[in-house]
Amino acid sequence: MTRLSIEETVQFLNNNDGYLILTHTRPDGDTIGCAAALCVALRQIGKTAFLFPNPEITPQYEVYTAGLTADGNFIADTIVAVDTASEGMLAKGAEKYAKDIALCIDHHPSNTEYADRLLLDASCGACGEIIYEILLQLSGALTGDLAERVYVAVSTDTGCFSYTNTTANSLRVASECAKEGFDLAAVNKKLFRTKTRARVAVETKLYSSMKFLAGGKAAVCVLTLADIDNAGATEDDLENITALPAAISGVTAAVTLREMSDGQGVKGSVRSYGDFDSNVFAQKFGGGGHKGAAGFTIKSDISALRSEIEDALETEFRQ
Ligand SMILES: [Mn+2]
Repeated sequence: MTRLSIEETVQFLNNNDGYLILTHTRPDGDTIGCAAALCVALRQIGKTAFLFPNPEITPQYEVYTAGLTADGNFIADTIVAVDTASEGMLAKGAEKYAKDIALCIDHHPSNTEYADRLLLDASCGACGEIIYEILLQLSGALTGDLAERVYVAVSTDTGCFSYTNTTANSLRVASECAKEGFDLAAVNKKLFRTKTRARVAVETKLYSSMKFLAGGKAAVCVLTLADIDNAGATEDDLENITALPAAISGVTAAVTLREMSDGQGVKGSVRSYGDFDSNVFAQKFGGGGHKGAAGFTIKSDISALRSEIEDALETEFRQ
């Protein structure tokens, strides 16, 4: 494994051809935006480049890969992975390329160095910030279609510039992209100000199940299988839903219980701020995680578990 600088990466991309670009499983805006932008830029300089067809891509991102995905007949000479920390994170079906990845471009500090060459900058909130520098050197300037894809990468991975990974550089790259004349308002509306009706239905269920404890410092919510089915919600519709109770003013610890399908028990997600340690709390129920976010899975009746959790939270805040 060789570490590359941005300049060395650009040189490598100029010197090779026949690119297949891999994304990660459960693809987000960062991996798709980076892969698609790199693919378009390589084509602009006369290279053959395709994206691996990630089977889990969601409709909101499909527009960015249209006309770029490889069919079964494409034989790659140079395989590149973007925003993918380990072999195990590769898109479903891309595992077969794991040993042949010539270059990985990433921002995860946990990158396992699985590729022959690695360009890693863990100071970047989004991999899109690294891709931006590469494209500038590769193409000289960013066209609107490149800028839009880089903007999608950076804005989604930083939670529309609100997560703690957002830096001055994230904002600078987004600002440079926004100068290139894509429809910024339309992209922001689509990515950050639009919900499916199923999502709204399931949020309604979540909020109506909510109970505040410890004088409003804690909240517990439940989602049953019936709630999820009746809302017609898919996994996409449920994404990050556990962040909602913890976003309520005054709440410093929130637990969301979700009934899983047959025999898989109940999944608990703990989110907290300040002194409350989600990891310690989750460990009481056989799980774990980080101080601000942790989880557990228990084979238990959801309403019995709910009272247990409520008691545990009240006890925690009484101490
Ligand atoms: Mn990322």
